[in-house]
Amino acid sequence: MAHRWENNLIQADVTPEPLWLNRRKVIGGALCAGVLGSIANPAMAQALEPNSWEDITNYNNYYEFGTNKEDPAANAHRLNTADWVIEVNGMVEEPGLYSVADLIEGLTEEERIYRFRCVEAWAMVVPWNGFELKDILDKVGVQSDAKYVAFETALRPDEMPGVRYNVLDWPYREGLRLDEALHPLTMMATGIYGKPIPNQNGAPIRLVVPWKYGFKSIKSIVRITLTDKEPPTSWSTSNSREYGFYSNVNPAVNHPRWSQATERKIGGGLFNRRHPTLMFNGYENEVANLYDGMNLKKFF
Ligand SMILES: Nc1nc2c(c(=O)[nH]1)N[C@H]1C(S)=C(S)[C@@H](COP(=O)(O)O)O[C@H]1N2
Ligand SMILES: [Mo]
Repeated sequence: MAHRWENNLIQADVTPEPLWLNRRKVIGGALCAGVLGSIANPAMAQALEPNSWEDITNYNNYYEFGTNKEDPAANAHRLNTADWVIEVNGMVEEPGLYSVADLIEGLTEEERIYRFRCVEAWAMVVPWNGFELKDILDKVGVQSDAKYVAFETALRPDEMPGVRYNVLDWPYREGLRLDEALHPLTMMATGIYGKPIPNQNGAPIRLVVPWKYGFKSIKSIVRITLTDKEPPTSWSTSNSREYGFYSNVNPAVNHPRWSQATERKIGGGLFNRRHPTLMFNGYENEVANLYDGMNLKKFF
């Protein structure tokens, strides 16, 4: 059975099964019964309509290449992704320098069609190709006292024209609690629409956490650190009043400067009306239990 995450839709998202779904290459691995419980119900298996390649690769946030949406597409070709090395360190059995090929060797590549929701209240649907982060972490061996995973993006002033501006605390840093990192929805993406992921989307490898605001999905990763302390993140360091560590999509918790109750889908066409934001971006059934007992209003 193929991995399919395009369930749990609101009615407005439902479209006939698009033709391209027949062409896609989906390789299924072992399924997590708990997470996929709802898929057993065929009535729930509805298709999400992905955004076009043009939308996904021309409307980006990647501040290392500039803060306008069109800057990454214009500038990210400067990033040299050849011989990319990822340092894995901290509370891990096999620390060291890994190539992307080392990290994914022997793992099952999958296509996951996920909603993607930026904290700025725009949204897309992206057909990612990649790997469960859990499989990568299993490979390097997480030590039992580790509680968080920290990630860092490359910092290359010669290739990244945006990093001379102090809009963020460089290098771009992000983090997840270990159980979030090990969740089967959390992936490391290396492709989109079956093609290698373009530089502006985070080549050669980036995180994708579909139930969190997009800024958690850090691009062009060069360091993965297992730690027992909540790691500092660039957005919360730069502006702790507006951005927190958890940053789960939540229609009931507004950004201090704008509402999160609704969102606008990029490429929505002539009548591009706003849609209601979904709790955990539509992945509530899969991830709500990670936050049992937490005050979700507080843990923005
Ligand atoms: N290194 C890095 N990663 C980043 C960003 C960034 O500026 N730098 N922007 C984040 C934000 S705010 C969003 S919404 C997503 C955008 O991903 P996309 O351009 O592939 O849609 O990337 C996230 N990852
Ligand atoms: Mo974002």
